[in-house]
Amino acid sequence: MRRFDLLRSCGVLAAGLALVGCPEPPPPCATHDDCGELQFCADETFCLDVFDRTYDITMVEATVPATGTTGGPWDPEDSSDPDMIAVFGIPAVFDENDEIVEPEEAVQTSVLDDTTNPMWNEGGEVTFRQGRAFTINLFDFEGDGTATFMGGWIWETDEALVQLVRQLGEDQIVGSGSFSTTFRIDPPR
Ligand SMILES: [Ca+2]
Repeated sequence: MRRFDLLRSCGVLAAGLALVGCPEPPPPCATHDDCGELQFCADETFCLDVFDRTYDITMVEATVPATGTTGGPWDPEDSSDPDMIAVFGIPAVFDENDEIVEPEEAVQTSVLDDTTNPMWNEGGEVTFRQGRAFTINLFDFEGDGTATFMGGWIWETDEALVQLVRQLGEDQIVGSGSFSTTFRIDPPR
């Protein structure tokens, strides 16, 4: 696991420039319960805020039913399994006129053809924001460049996101019906 490196050489700097302010070190902790409700205990060492922080998110794999929603093959044209892509990130926020007030932040995996059990092991960076949701959605990529929604998950509350971050570095599995996906949130770079 990557180590957090927030304290850097501040102590040395402060010794040489005694009047220059040095940021307060984060509060120490042994478990998440030692930290504030919107914080997590990093490396069992110090408390960090969950939000306004960028994480590495890896889509490990997904499992979907053998047949599509109509009971037939996902790809009726050639009776093949779906060509799967995962899209995850922070959904856009709209105002009452359906105008975007906050743009989405989305990352997608590559497309894995003809499989109901794609093992991507790839992902990207997402910045969690207080008051914003996090989603993972699975799509069947079509030959014409469009994609058909298959299923997905949403974490809507700050508390739900705090719980995700508090499982930093562990494989996390979510499922509903015969859909499931495994993903991992790693410490920020
Ligand atoms: Ca296919």
